[in-house]
Amino acid sequence: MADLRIFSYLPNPRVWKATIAARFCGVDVEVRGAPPKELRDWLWDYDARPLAEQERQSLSSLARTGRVGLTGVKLLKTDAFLQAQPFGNVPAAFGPDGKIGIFESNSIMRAVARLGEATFSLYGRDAWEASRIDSFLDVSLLFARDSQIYLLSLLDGAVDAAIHARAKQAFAIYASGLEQALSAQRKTLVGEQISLADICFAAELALFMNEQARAAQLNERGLDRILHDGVRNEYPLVFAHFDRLIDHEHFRPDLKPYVEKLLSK
Ligand SMILES: N[C@@H](CCC(=O)N[C@@H](CS)C(=O)NCC(=O)O)C(=O)O
Repeated sequence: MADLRIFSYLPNPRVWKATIAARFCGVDVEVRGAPPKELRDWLWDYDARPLAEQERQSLSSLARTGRVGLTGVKLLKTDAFLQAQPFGNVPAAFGPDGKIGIFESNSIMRAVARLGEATFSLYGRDAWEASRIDSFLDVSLLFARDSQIYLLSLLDGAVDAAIHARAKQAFAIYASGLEQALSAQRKTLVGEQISLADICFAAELALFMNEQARAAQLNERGLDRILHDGVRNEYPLVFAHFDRLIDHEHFRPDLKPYVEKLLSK
């Protein structure tokens, strides 16, 4: 049995925060899921699985209306799922007996780091480093909130100048802070080795690159890509760090093909 099970729509860079961490520290993570459109046909449970039409009908009393991303979609969430996952969101992680639910991708990644601490320390060498890592995770979540609103609006065609401006400002604040934290000599955000701060950053920036696939839609509305062609010159240390990370053996299997595919669009 895996140390931790994650249920999510796939592919999802936020799930990869946990799988990348797991490669560093030898934790066994099981990932279950399917593309977003298929999750309406799944049972949302510790034992998450696709349901046949007949099963779906017999479980229709479990249907709950999605609110974020899967807005308005009827999702079959069991009571046990909602006990473990009170916000009802994915990625949803579970301990081995399914009773303990961990939610929020940064917290799922932290759980992996704690489970594998003896093998590789991803969460800092002491209370100070761990707290500085938390600082980066907190600012990443602030960025992630506006990034999610922007990317979902690009997906459902609802993007407008206000949403775009807010995401643009969120990215500028996030990237400026990271640029300041890195120096030409620094190879990691905190301490001397890769930590959860680096993993979270790489996953969130990779996710934000989905903007690229919607460039035509932005153009139609007279809006620019936030990750425009010159952005690497504005934040050279941030992008050099990103390039280094996605080439790392523990990041590469998840992030490299995903980023390459997005950038080729
Ligand atoms: N900040 C969260 C985001 C989780 C989230 O918003 N998940 C959405 C999909 S993008 C969801 O599960 N929606 C299901 C629903 O609204 O019922 C994380 O990093 O894990």
